[in-house]
Amino acid sequence: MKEYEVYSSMRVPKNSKIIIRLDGRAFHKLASDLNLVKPYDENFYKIISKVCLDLFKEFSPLFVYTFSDEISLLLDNVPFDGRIEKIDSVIASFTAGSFVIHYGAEFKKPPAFDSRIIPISDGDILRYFRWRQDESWRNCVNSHGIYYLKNSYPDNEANDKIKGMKLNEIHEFLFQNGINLNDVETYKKRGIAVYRKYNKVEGFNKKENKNQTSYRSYVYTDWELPIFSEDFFKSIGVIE
Ligand SMILES: Nc1nc2c(ncn2[C@@H]2O[C@H](COP(=O)(O)OP(=O)(O)OP(=O)(O)O)[C@@H](O)[C@H]2O)c(=O)[nH]1
Ligand SMILES: [Mg+2]
Repeated sequence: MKEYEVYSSMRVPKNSKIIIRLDGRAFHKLASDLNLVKPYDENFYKIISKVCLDLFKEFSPLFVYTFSDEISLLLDNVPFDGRIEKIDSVIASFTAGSFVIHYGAEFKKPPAFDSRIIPISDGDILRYFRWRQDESWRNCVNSHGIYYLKNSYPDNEANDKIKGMKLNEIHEFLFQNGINLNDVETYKKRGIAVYRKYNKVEGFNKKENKNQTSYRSYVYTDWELPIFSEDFFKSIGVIE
């Protein structure tokens, strides 16, 4: 029967870094079931950041990035011998399990995440994360926009209105209504990342009888991300 498992031999290209992107399934519904605060639920973001930390500890990615209900992991050590079915299914179920543990809520339905694998060359890492960070910003503008439109119009009218508006028009509309998105917390605009940071440790090497500098790493959750740039990824050792 083994020959029927026709997808089990699919593997990611050898020696390629990969990005795994997870996305919450029907989290629009989950958000309403759990009464998540609109437009941004601080507790939900805390939970997702803990999920990112669990993923970091389990799969040792170089970088994890999240906003809304999506998480991207950049991996150079590809697990499970690169087997696509195995990577997608294990990481998606691990993510859902972690989400349930940290949320500790009574869910109406078991939460799930979908998962996709993107082979990526070093030259495209910055481009990928900029793309997702731009999406985080669009999400920030849109979700604030729809929230405030729904205060003034029935839901369907508010939805129609937002569809017809450009990003800068929503920005301007919010500004006219006293909401300056520049003042919104950084993580709502730029997302959250988990990565390794290094502490400089000055010590004394007894054997060689001299002072010595070493570096100790720790896992850091960054709620104050800059706009992604080459310098940023170089400074944290993700690109050379
Ligand atoms: N109220 C609230 N909702 C949130 C928050 N973050 C994410 N969401 C919800 O999560 C949804 C994520 O969007 P999508 O991934 O496009 O939609 P989805 O319903 O998950 O559908 P699929 O991913 O296609 O299964 C948003 O539309 C919101 O409804 C939050 O902080 N507050
Ligand atoms: Mg989703």
